[in-house]
Amino acid sequence: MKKLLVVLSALLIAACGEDKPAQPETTAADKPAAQVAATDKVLEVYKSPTCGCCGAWVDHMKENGYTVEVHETDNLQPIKEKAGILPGAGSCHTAFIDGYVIEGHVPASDVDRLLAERPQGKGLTVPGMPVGSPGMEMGDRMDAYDVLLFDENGTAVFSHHAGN
Ligand SMILES: [Cu+2]
Repeated sequence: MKKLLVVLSALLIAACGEDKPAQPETTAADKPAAQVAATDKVLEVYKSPTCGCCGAWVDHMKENGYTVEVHETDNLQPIKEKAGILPGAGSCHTAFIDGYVIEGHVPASDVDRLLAERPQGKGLTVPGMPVGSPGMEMGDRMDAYDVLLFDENGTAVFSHHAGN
């Protein structure tokens, strides 16, 4: 039992530690429409220098056509306050693009849709770090999670990603 716990925590560390998690190769079939991002604006990402899953998410966004500028800091609190992240709705990294906040492991497809539809709100968040979200790959495991649209008053479900 103890051994299992050790293995589990080692997996968690591997998923978001100093090393990048193993990422399955994305095939061309996953990327229709020639990878054209919905915007040519720069995605500004704030993350701690040692956050492996944050780096994996940055790679995911780049693979989907986003130009990314990474700012490394060990003190994300002021950034999260500026972003207006509600208590309990935060995650590991915080990003800004075209007037919106992108918090945590939000899939590029949701950011594409956000920028195309431009709904009222501060931005999107995936609270916590669900396994199977972009940058949080752990083998074939996929936890179900919601991408939330948030503003100062609360959140609404923007999209649902099914688990397995
Ligand atoms: Cu993370």
